[in-house]
Order: sequence, then structure tokens, then C-alpha cells
Amino acid sequence: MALSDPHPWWRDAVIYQVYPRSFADADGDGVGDLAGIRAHLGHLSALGVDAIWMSPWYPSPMADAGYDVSDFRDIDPVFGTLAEAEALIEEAHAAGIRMIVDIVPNHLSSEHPWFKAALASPDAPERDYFWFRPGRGENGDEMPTDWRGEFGGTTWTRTPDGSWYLHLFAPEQVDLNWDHPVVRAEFESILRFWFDRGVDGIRIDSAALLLKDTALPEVVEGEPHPFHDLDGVHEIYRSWRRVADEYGGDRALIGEVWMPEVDRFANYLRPDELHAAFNFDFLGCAWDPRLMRECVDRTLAAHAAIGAPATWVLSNHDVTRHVTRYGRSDTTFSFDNNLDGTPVDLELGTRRARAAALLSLSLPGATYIYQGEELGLWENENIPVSSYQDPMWERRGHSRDGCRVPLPWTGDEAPFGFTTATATPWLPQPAEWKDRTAQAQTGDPNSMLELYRSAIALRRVEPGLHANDMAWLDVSASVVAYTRGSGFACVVNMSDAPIDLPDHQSTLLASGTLDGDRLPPDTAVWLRLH
Ligand code: TEU
Repeated sequence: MALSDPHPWWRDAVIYQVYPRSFADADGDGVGDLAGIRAHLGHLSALGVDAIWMSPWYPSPMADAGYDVSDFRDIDPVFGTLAEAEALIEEAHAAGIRMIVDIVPNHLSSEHPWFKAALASPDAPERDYFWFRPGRGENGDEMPTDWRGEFGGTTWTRTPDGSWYLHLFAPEQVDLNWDHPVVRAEFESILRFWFDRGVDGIRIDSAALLLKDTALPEVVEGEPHPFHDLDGVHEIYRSWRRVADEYGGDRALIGEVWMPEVDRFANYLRPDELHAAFNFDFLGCAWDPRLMRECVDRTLAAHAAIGAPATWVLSNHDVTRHVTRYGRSDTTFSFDNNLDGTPVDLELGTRRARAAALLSLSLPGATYIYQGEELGLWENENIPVSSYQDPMWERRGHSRDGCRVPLPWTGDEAPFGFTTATATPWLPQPAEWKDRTAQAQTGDPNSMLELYRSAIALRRVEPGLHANDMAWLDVSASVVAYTRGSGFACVVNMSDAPIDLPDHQSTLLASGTLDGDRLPPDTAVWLRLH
């Protein structure tokens, strides 16, 4: 593909996030693996996705479910081998599915050889790859700063020699010093390692956090933040872009850039930086027509200004599954609105999730699907606390385990074909998921799975959904409606009463049963216009 390709795949791909621990387990240890993924590639082909984003599969002590990497050039034995990863990349390509791997550049596992060398001797050169600092106070027993971690809690841990090291996440995730040239060179080499193996894209974890203010100032409202979004971080991504471009221009860099200021967010997507970034604004947006329209407008305006494609994300492995979110009275998401355990109407949430699928799959840009959302899975809020594995739980009182529960594939009872019949999945599956298995839904025209399959298939062939533009349709204040191109419209009824559909030629797809030409509440429809 030429560098100047006017319509590269990543601009409007449907990208499916595989969380390898929970996708499918072939070897019967209760944890998903690459053999399980390879055995279920047919599910992704039938779904029609363009690409897989693979959450970390590297060797890791799993202090943060793989986001604590001890070797970026291999595969954790719990998942399989590098040869299996290479085979999976090849098989995905043969099925017409691209592969995106997850790189975690902000931190390394405390078991990584660099950190072990740094701990072994105060003179080790590896010491400078991290943030070792003396403590404050007379005996140096006070932390160098009062920074709060991203999981909550403190950000420094003391080593046996009395110095402290920085970790913005768990103590097992040691922050790298990105001012050090060896760190920069190492990650460029890691990018090449995976591009050389044919991967089509890189998802960049915590992309805005890499640089720290070396003066280590405290966080003060109104003053530049000591580690969020420092200007120098853009130089790092420019160098990554040069690496990606060496491979012919169709390799994509996709940032996890989680920040409320859209203009600062858009900086990451300038033409010589990342290709795309996740839309957390949309992921946190309430089921509210005005807020939804504002979110879409804000998103499109920010991306248009720099010529980058928007992305639409409803769920991922860090946030409450949106069937559950949309079934609550507060339908927003943020880590601060801790709504865990508040009442949920799963029927309402499911109806809205069906409508949201048609929304997120018909807006201009790329759409992300988090594994299991095509099955209509909800958050498992009944995991016993003693089974929680998420390090965020201890530090922030919120566990992300409820959205990471292993997928139900077949059968009437747990483990629903996720693992061998006698094995126990690493997190418990709700018994009610017997109706949500891929098997139970296949061929049922009313199922979430068939809705996703139909929508993705239509998206491929519908000319309007390949148009660059969208325009709002004025139906009513409580309806989100827009056209794409000249012949396509999506209408989402967010009111609590049925509405009349705008003039159209035919209905292409509906998320629920229409009442003649009336669209029921919390329902969406794709229309062919005259
Ligand atoms: O998540 C980063 C994250 O949790 C954000 O809230 C982050 O704090 C934000 O970007 C800061 O502004 C990623 C992974 O998705 C998550 O699973 C990991 O636990 C985390 O990084 C640490 O690697």
C-alpha cells in the first residue's frame, strides 16, 4: 500500500478487542490462550471484523493481567508460544483480519531484567532507565512526592537500599524514564520486532503519561501537570510514526489517550504522529440525546481539524460493560462515579446497547467492539471479593474484573465451552449467560450476535457508510438522527415514547421491532432514503 493511500484501512475499520485471558481456553487451565483464539477465528470472520486488537500477550507476572510486561519479544507461557502468535497472525491475515498488538511503554514489570539489574546495584546503568529518587524527610522515609496513582494510592515504593522508585500504577509496574535514549531506542526496536512479524498496528497503552517533569513538582490545580500530557511526549510519537512509515504506510498507531481536553487530545493525531486514538468521551457519554449529539459534534470537529479519523468505543477491558451502564439511572462512565452495585435494569440496558450498536457502527470513523459486547454480555457484579484479581480494587475500591469474565461459547452451564468441562474459569460466569452463548444466538434473528453480524455486513456494502460526511436530521429533541451520504440515515429514539420515522424508502436494519412506521423508545433504525 502506498504512503499516499487516500483511504487506508484504519480510517473506518471495525476493530475487535481480544482480551486473551478471557476469550477461549484450549488447554484447560481456566485462562484463555492463543490456541483458543485460533480455534475461534471463525467467530470473528463470521462477525465480519476488519482487525483484532490483542490485549497484552507477553510474558508477565500478571500483577495487572498482563499490563505488567517482563519481555516484549515473547509470549507468556499461559497463552502459548511466539510460534503460535506468528501462526495466529498468519491465520488472521488469511481470513482477511488485521492484527494490532498492545504495547505498554509507560512501565515495565518489576520482574523485567532491566529492573532486576537496577535493584541489584546502585551503580547499574539500568538504574537510569527508571525513576529512582531519595526520599524526603530526615531519614529519607517520606515519598519523594505526594502524587496519587492512576489506580489510586501512592506512586512510590521504597527499595531495600533506601531509595524510592516511581510507579503511576501498581508497585509491580515500574515507570520508565523516557528521557533516556536507551529507553527510546528499545521501544523503537520493539515496534520493529512486531512489524517484522506482520502486525498491522500498535495500540499504545497510557500514551499520554510517558514523560514526567524531572523537577517532580506536586500536582497543583491550574499549574502544568507533572506527568499528564507533557509536550515532549509528541516527539516520541513522531519517532514512532517514522518507524511505522518505514513499513509502507499501512501500519497504524492507535493511542490510549484518556483526557478531557479535546484540543490536547487532538494533538496526538497530527499528521506526523498517531493515526487514531480511542474516544473516551463517547465511551463515557450518557444515554441522552443532547449530550450524545454534543459528544459526536465535539469528536468530529476535533478530528476534522487535523484530518484524523474519529473512533467510536462503547466498552473495553477497563470499564463497566455498557449493557449494565445503560441499564442504570446514571448512564455515564468515569472511574470517579463509582456506581458499582447500584440498581441495573438489564432489559433496558440491552435494548439501549442494541441501539448503540447501530449508532457506533454508522458514525464516520473506526468502530471498536470489546469481546463479548457482540453477545450482549453484562458486567458480572456478583464476583466474590475474594476472587477479585484487579490491582485497582485494593487501591481505588473499584474492580474491573466484572467486564473481564470469560466468554460463553456453547452449552447450558458454566464454563459454557470457554474451557474444558471440568476446569474452572479464572473468573466466574453468570449462570444466566446460557442464553448469551455464541451458539444460542447463532441463527436467532433477534439476538445481539445476529444484529452485530447484520450491521457489520451492511456497513461493508452500504455506500453511505463509506461517505466522509454526516449531517444531522432534525427529527425531535429527544432523537439522535443523521444521514451519511445521500441515501442512508440512522435514527435513534432516546425518548420514552414511540416516534414517527422520517420519510424513507425502506428499513435496512432495526435494533428492535418497529410498530408500523413508529420507532419505539431506546431503539435505532438504519434507513434507505429516497
Ligand atoms: O489503562 C490506563 C488507564 O487506566 C487510564 O485510566 C489512565 O489512567 C489514563 O490514561 C491516565 O490519564 C491502561 C490499560 O488499559 C489498563 O488495563 C492498565 O491497567 C493500565 O493501562 C496500566 O497499564
